Amino acid sequence: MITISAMKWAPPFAAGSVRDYRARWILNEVGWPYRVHLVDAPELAGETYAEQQPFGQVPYMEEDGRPTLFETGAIVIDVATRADKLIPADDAERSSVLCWVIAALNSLEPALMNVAEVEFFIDDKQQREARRPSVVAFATKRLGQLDAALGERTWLVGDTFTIADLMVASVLRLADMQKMIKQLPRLVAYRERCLARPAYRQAVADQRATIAEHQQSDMRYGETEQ
Ligand SMILES: N[C@@H](CCC(=O)N[C@@H](CS)C(=O)NCC(=O)O)C(=O)O
Repeated sequence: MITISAMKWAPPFAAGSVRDYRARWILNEVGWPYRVHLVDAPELAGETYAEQQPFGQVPYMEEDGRPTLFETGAIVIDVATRADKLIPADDAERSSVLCWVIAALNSLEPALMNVAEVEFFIDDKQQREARRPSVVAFATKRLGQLDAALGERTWLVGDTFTIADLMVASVLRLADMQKMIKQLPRLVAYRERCLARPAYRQAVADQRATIAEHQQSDMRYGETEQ
């Protein structure tokens, strides 16, 4: 049985967006059942957890007889490949899909995370205002490039939904949060198409349900590992 790690609790703005939803999404897509191991802050910061996820983050994916996997990109590629779903059989298309999974995480997500950092995590107004124009300009450029690459196609590679779309759409959730793609209607429609998938909706609903069962105190922030 597969186990993924997930946060016991997250603040309301993050409920449904903690990255374990990506692992849940691909597992739902391929129809593999999984258990969830809920972690609090001391466990995340502890040495035992680091043996599974060296950066003290969620999710990891654990399975009997296999190495524990971390990094959502790796988890998504691994599950799709082994299930032989959402990844094309055609060699050339498969390579293109891998390009887009990496591009989502390496070329798009950092640009959009920089905007999220300015909007949500920099408290000082002056610092925020000083940093905003350059990070917004760079993220806008990247989104325009993605829009141009997608063009009029329904999916990024081939004629079906693949993990390229799963990962790019998951990153576009950050752009949506910033209302940055509203000027790019093709990209808005593409994101909607991807996020309409039942496997995605179930993943987010399941994460929200778990978080709703817990409270901030369950995370035991500020406590050290015993
Ligand atoms: N690159 C990692 C990022 C995972 C990540 O950022 N996880 C966040 C939750 S969305 C986390 O665990 N944050 C806690 C921390 O960094 O201390 C992946 O894609 O798996």
